[in-house]
Amino acid sequence: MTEKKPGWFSRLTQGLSKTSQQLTEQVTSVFVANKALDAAALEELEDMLIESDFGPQISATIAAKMAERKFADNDPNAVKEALAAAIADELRGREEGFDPLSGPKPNIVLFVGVNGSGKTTTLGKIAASLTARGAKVLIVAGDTFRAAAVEQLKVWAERAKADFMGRKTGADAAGLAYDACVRAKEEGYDVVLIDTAGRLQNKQQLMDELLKIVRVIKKVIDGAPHETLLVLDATVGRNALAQEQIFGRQAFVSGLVMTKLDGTARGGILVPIAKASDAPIKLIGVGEDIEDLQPFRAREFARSMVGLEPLGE
Ligand SMILES: Nc1nc2c(ncn2[C@@H]2O[C@H](COP(=O)(O)OP(=O)(O)OP(=O)(O)O)[C@@H](O)[C@H]2O)c(=O)[nH]1
Ligand SMILES: [Mg+2]
Repeated sequence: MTEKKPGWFSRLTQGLSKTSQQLTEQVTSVFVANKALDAAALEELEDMLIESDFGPQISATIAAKMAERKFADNDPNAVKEALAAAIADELRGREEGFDPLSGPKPNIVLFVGVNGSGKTTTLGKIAASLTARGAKVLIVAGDTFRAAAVEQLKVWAERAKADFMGRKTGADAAGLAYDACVRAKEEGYDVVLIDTAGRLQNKQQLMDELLKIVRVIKKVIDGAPHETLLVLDATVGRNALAQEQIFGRQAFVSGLVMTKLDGTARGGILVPIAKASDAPIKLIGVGEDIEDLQPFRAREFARSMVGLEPLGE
């Protein structure tokens, strides 16, 4: 997940195009038309940021930073550069790499999040990228609540050429996770990817089940799970922020994955979530293909969000 492939940035830019179009077309017109950045222009900028779901506080901070700048007449690129820098500032320290192959072996990765957020798809994409690097990967269908969930994951396992472990609908997910960890130790797996249910009878039951899964994993492997990724859907906007708080309060989340950034003009939501969360953002999803899951890099993200090219490294 750390390598940069060709076309990488263009996929990111393409994925974020709904947000960047909304944000920059209007923003640059405000600034270019108003050389002297008056109060009305700044207010308009703040409104645009709020519309893109940056939230009131961050929008005000970014607008205030932009107010300090003077832009040459008709230079939309300078405006974009300044905006990207202001967004990246807000994300400072909130990015972290994700590479289960660099950690202890077997590396146990747990996927949590509400139903439909993209857990299973994200797991599948990660599995494919790991097997492509030669890793021995075990996929575990810890969502024993829905029969269709097991089938969906099986398809991903086949596509990724990873091994698969599942049980009948209604089976105990923690028991399955336990057995999977024992098998992974015995059979020398590099990585175990454990899917979980997004919905049970109620929220408390969901949390209790996740905590139980974490507890049994720890019984088999010290220090595991090595990663617990909370998967959040960007298209639900402020709801994703609320979900981060609910899962984050349980204090077992080690990293965030923000999916479906391609499906929304409100991709700014990533910024308040990154600021509010104790866990860093590790990966972002900008489409349904395997290549559309990308490591989160704050500066790159900020630039592509305003439609700028990457900086040469
Ligand atoms: N456009 C887009 N679609 C995505 C992305 N990630 C996931 N999806 C789609 O979102 C839908 C739900 O994804 P799942 O992976 O099934 O979600 P889940 O969290 O496992 O859902 P449950 O199993 O119901 O809890 C699927 O149709 C995915 O293809 C993304 O980054 N971009
Ligand atoms: Mg699922």
